[in-house]
Amino acid sequence: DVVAPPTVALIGAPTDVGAGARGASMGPEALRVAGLHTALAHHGVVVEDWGNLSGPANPWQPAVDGYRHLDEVVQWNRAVHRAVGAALAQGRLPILLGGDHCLAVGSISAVAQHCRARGQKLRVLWLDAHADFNTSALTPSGNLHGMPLACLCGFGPAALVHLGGQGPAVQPQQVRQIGIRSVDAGEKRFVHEQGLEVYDMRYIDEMGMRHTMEQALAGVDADTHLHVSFDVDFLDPEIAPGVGTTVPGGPTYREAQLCMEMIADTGRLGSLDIVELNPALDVRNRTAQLAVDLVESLFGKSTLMREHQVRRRG
Ligand code: 6HN
Ligand code: MN
Ligand code: MN
Ligand code: MN
Repeated sequence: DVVAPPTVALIGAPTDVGAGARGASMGPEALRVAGLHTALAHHGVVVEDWGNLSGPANPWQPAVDGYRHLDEVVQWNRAVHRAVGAALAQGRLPILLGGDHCLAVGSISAVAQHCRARGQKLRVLWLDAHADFNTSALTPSGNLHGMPLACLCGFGPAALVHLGGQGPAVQPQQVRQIGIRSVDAGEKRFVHEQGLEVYDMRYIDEMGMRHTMEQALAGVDADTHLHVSFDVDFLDPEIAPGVGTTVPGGPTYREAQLCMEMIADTGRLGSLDIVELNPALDVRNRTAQLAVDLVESLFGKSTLMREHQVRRRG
């Protein structure tokens, strides 16, 4: 059946307080310049640009007790949590324009609260080269963008773990990680211990993106809210150089498109983060343009000539 296209709220969070390189703070504007608004509108999506949030500057300090810039990260995440919660309450589909990946704590904790209140199931797809499952004891860098998923699962500083009320926002079983190819040694043990479902690059190489996404989306039904946390370093750096932490051997253009298209086919996308885009490291805004292109697919752009044969999900 035909579902009315969503009304999207673009929420900019121009900060790099959680990252190890400066520049992701320019991400929201680069995505706007690359035409995110027009690209979505072109597909019948009503787009509201809610502008940028504000928060503290990047003090560029070393780690204290295993965390860099914890106070600043908490302040930014409170603002994100509030804005994403407001967008959901107004029936909007929030798109968080990062900013570095630490902001997923605020975004996903708001989404989790919204789902809990409405008795909806939440499935989080974490598209990333990294697992982002470090703790203060495990982190090699102290950078909080390497820890958001652990915080969301209950492992991290109280101010972040309890951002969306008491207790962890999500259970590891609600998460699927896709594209992973750089995990720190202690982090890897912790990922296994917590039972996260990881579709790493080896899995994608051997099984293909189609099978990977069928697995990652298994069980998604009409009651499911899908949240996509899209770290742009998920993509192969050959096509996406504009990120702070490139890792070779990521999904190709076609693999990434298929990933997005298969998510779109479910019709269950409820919220999205676009994070880690770093315009200071980009080449003529090409990574931002690619991100916009992929997000178009996530919202149903289709170049299929045989839709009736291929559409089998959703
Ligand atoms: N990201 N595992 C590394 C760390 O410092 O914890 C890299 C994290 C990268 C995080 O790209 O969102
Ligand atoms: Mn188009
Ligand atoms: Mn990453
Ligand atoms: Mn990440």
